[in-house]
Amino acid sequence: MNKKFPDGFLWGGATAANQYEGGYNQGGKGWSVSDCVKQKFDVDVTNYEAHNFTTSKEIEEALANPDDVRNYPKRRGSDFYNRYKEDIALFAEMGFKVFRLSIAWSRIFPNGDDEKPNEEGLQFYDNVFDELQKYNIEPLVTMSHYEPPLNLVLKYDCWYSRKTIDFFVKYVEVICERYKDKVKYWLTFNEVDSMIRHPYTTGGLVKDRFEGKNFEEVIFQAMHHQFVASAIATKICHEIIPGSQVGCMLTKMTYYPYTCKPEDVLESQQRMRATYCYSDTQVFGEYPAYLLARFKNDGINIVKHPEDDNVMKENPVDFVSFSYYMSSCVAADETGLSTTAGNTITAIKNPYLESSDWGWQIDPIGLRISLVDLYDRYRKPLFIVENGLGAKDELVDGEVNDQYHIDYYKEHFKAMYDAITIDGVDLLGYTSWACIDLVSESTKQMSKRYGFIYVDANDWGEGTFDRYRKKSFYWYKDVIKSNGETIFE
Ligand code: BGP
Repeated sequence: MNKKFPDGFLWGGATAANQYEGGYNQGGKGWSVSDCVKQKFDVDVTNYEAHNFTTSKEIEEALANPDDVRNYPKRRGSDFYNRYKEDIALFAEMGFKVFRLSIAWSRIFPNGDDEKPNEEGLQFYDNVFDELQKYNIEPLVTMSHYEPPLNLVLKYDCWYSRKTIDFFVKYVEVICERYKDKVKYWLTFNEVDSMIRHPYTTGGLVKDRFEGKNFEEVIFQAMHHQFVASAIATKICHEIIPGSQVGCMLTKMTYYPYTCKPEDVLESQQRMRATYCYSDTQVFGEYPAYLLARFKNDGINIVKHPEDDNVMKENPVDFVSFSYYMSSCVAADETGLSTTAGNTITAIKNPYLESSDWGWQIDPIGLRISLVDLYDRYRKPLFIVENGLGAKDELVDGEVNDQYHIDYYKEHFKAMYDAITIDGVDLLGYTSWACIDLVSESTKQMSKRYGFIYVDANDWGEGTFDRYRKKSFYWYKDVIKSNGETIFE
């Protein structure tokens, strides 16, 4: 019997405006937090903390250098803003059923607190959605992917302030109303949990602005505001766009116990719960007891409004989306164990796994385990909205022989197939990260390449930005055309 994915499985690719769109000074766009993130060439790429920390001084320096795209790569991205037609044609050539992108909030409300939206920004996404429609590609839109308007940071401390809920709600009303006939699948906040690891890009929180305050409490307060905003956004979406599907988005960390010592097993359970607590909140519509216990034990006091609990309870998400790149180990006692980098974490190395050039441990079975765990926990449809391998590609005579990307995808697709057909997981679709080369979130490098499409630009933004089909481009095209059958050849 031929092995295929279920009919209607949504194959495609993912991107985000802050890393892909560029055009930071075009079409009336305002500054976003990501436009002020500098590439730290002298810092080791595995030192995620140094790469993901932004100070007030750094923001001042960024604003004093408004034309610098060399050191601020997210300003240029991969120039989707000016090349969207060409890129969408390439996605269509691969046979994409779905394309994940984010709307840059500061393109719609340049300062976040503007009275009226920026028509040119709205028109840009109209053009993009129309272009996708031409090829029957379904858009999957993230409302906020590391793109809060900078003005909200400087004026209100962004998500720490309750006011930001209102600004966000206004933005959501505008985009839902405008795109109601064009977009059915929505995600509210990309990796809502990531505020813990990079408070600036996710929450617009600059640590030095909170001197004298417990910064962990600041983060959880800001996250509470995002949970409430996400619930209201879900409600708005459902009201304005009947039949729309709204998902949460979680960084799916997967921690194995380093040994079968009960202490290590307990440690991994604790770490997994520290991952799940955010999706638990968005799926069940309330903070889980173990997170409330943590708040109590750590002396964290969240200021809530009386209506918050109801809003969250009444508007849970329709599906659960997540990113999955790697797995790691944990132990109760880490002494003497070697560590490696992961997606904005450092964790214990697993002796059974190989790592990418950036130290992320490659683990397709971990994807199957993740799918099963998430489905058993939530009983809601799942959507893998990020998965892929950052690698060093070489363009030779217009070609890129990226067999390593193919090998990575093939094993992960087999794991997905097993999760669907053996474990009974309801998986809506898959969007690879990223389907085209773009600026890395953690290191801001262009040379950490994930795409099926090569973009001719280096870490300094030098190059033609021309697009080239990699070997994996043709391979993925066959996978989609055969609905997964060719991965078993
Ligand atoms: C996810 C983010 C993405 C993305 C990806 C890969 O956590 O949602 O924005 O960039 O990680 O990470 P990196 O770009 O650091 O390789």
